[in-house]
Amino acid sequence: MNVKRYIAEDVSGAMEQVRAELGRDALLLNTRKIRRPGLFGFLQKPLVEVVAAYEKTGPPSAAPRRETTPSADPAERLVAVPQGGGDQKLSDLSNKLDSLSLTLGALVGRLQTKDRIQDRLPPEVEPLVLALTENEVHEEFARKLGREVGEIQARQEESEDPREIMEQLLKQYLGEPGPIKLKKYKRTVAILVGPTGVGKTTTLAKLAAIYALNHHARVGVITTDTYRVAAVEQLKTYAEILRVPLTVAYSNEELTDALREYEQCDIVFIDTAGKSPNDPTLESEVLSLVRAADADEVHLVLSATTSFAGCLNIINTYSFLKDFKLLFTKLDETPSWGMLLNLKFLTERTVSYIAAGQTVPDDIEVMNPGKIAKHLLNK
Ligand SMILES: Nc1nc2c(ncn2[C@@H]2O[C@H](COP(=O)(O)OP(=O)(O)OP(=O)(O)O)[C@@H](O)[C@H]2O)c(=O)[nH]1
Ligand SMILES: [Mg+2]
Repeated sequence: MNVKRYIAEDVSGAMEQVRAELGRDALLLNTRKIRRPGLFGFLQKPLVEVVAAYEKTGPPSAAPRRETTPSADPAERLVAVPQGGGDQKLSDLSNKLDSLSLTLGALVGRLQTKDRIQDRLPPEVEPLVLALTENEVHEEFARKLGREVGEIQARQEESEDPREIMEQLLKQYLGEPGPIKLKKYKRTVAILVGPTGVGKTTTLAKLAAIYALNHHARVGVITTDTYRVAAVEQLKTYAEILRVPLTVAYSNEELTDALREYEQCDIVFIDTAGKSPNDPTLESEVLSLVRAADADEVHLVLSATTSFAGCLNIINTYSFLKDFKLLFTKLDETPSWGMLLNLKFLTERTVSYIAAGQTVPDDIEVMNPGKIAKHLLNK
């Protein structure tokens, strides 16, 4: 058997291609939505990719064309398997074909990337661009960076190492980090917001520990996450270990009272309940919290394990806030840090910290553009 990929505007378009080329006996292995090409392709309606398998009796174009009956429901075809064989065998075969199609897809994708890159880029820049795309930097963005490296080289009398130039460019695109800055004569209030389970509370404990232990600041902690008993307990434990005061605020009034109590602190951290970006109450609740807190710093916490499109959606959802920084967690759970650069480039939001592990307080650091640039160029 062989496998072939078809890409179309929608499932029925892809199905028509499959039927026309492979006939009705083709076995459909997989269907998924894929992003359109182009730097902003993800903002448009996605394309549909269908992977089909066919008997290897000749090239696909030689496969017998059959008369097509009025179009069958594509969904039915997606689950259809040939009759008559043992279920286990079919499932084994399907699994094998699935993994084969994935491998082929990845290989074809890589070759296509290489082809396109070879069209335009100096040969010594190619591997750098490939490394970026392998680290999930958006392909078009990576090529743009490659072209910029080429242009810089062309302007130089004595050509610098392209890797050095690329590193510098990446650092520029990542921008300056935005860690919390303590105000000189006034208390600073920092609030952490974001989706559920991304690591807000853990990150808050890490930051509270760093400011209390390393900066010797007077730290206060307030949590407004009163939805779960466990959430309060979690923060209580950290506060006790760090010996910093903790207040649980059940309303905006209580939050204002608690902030008054912490007037003498150098910094107050406010933890919030996780909110799905689809929650209709998100905007009003977060806005009123941020206002009641009169926050100096709002950090939108994002997990690096969330998809690029997912993160972009979350960032857009929070655009009702005038100003916020991005704080990435769980970078230890993904080898590809390209998403961070993509999001920085597209949203132009400052990145404050990155967290890569569960240990309080060690697994967090101020976003370090040089380190990330190096990471992005490593295959
Ligand atoms: N691997 C890894 N895990 C992390 C990191 N940060 C937090 N976690 C883990 O993620 C899980 C959720 O962390 P929390 O701090 O409770 O997340 P949260 O955003 O406060 O969750 P909610 O309050 O329920 O919205 C815990 O198991 C943390 O230990 C990180 O950088 N890397
Ligand atoms: Mg929490």
